[in-house]
Amino acid sequence: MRLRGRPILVAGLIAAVALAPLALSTTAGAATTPTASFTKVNDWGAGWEGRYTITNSGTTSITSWRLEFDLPAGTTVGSYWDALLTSSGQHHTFTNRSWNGTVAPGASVTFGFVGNGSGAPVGCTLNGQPCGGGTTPTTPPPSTTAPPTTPPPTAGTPVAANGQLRVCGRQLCNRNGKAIQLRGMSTHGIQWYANCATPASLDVLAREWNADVLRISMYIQEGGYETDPRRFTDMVHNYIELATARGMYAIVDWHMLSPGDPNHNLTRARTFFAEIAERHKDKVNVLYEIANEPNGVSWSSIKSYAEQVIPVIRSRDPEAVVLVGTPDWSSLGVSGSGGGVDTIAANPVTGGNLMYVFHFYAASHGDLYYNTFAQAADRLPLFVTEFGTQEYTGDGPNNFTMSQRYLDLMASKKISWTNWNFSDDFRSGAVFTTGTCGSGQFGGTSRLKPAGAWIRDRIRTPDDF
Ligand code: IDC
Repeated sequence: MRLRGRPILVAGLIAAVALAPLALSTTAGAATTPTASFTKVNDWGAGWEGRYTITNSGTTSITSWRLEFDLPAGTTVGSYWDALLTSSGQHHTFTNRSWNGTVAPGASVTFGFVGNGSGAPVGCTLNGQPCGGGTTPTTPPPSTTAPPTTPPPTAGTPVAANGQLRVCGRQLCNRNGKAIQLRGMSTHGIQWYANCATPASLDVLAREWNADVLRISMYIQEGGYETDPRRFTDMVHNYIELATARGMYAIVDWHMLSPGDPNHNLTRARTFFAEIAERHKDKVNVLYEIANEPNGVSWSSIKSYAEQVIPVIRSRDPEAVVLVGTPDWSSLGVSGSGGGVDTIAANPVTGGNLMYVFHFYAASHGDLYYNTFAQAADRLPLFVTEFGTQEYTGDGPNNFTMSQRYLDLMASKKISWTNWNFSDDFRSGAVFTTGTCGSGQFGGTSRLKPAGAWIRDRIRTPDDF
């Protein structure tokens, strides 16, 4: 037996025998072992999106799989989906999720991941055998990988149509100075729901929902950025690339909530935005949302924070539109005493080319909010980066009547918006039913909650670009 004397592989072989007895009883017959092929489906220079397709060409189902490879030094794995990952240095081991371990004869499963760097996988094995079906692990050179199959943004995409945005007067304008409205979705917290924002789900968001914009919600607390700045910064880099490849705008959301004073994490915010702006300064589709929902803090403190973060961005990406959170959970001060529209208008953030953020939840926020918002729209440039059709908890019953009033107002004033949230969280405000993200099936309407079906219909309507 050619593997004798290599205990680790023998152990793997024993495991694989249990998983795929037929395949391994005919080891020499490559055609009957499961095989795996790799494709770079997208490549943006600094990184790429890779996909493995595992095909069972045998006559017996396999019930689990384990795919291993090495990446050259300097290339790392970022986000991944439809598989579990353990890594040891440059060696990566992907195993099936609970729902895609079984592969019937003739069937295939896929999983994907983002690579940071220019290297490609080498030394691929599947259940301990060469991925290509031979008996000796092979090392395919990168040049054997298939060319990207994800088409680059075409003339039809929102970014191709509009290019670099800027604030003109109180409006968001495209490269030709035309006032436009962007409509799209916010992710849920990427520390929890990375599996809901994948290439497959973003394909659906961009091409089926016709979304113009993706808000990338990176929490700071609650297991977010604070716990692992490197990891979360890389995740955001990846999401920006995924949005860019699909021709969508990307809002980078510094999703601070508690403590409510953004100055608490001023240093971290400057570090984060410096790297994001440096990396993506040549893109035209990135907007920077520097403080999700300040609360318990005055407008002057928020303004001071903004004026210390914005230069970090502008010194690298001078044209970028910046979105500034407003007092009392970005309610323009309605929900507390941090200062309202008068206060902001009297003492605006220095620098220009920025918009003020308003959030609402239609089942909780009635006429007082609506009227404040409507009046503010005639005084300040506004962007609604978060709203729900339900209560402010992101849960509870929907109020679609009130939601439609807000949407009509935003349409008439060309106020851009992203809805909360593109996940399968159990709450009513998550667009997908629980378990959707794990299934990897995002298309159509069968897996949408009522709020999801409602907002999809309203994102899909034609843009007026
Ligand atoms: C909620 C999420 C919920 C999560 C909670 C934690 O829906 O799953 O446990 O955050 O912070 C906001 C916030 C946004 C909230 C959302 C709904 O920006 O983070 O999400 N909301 O409560 N402001 C008003 C409502």
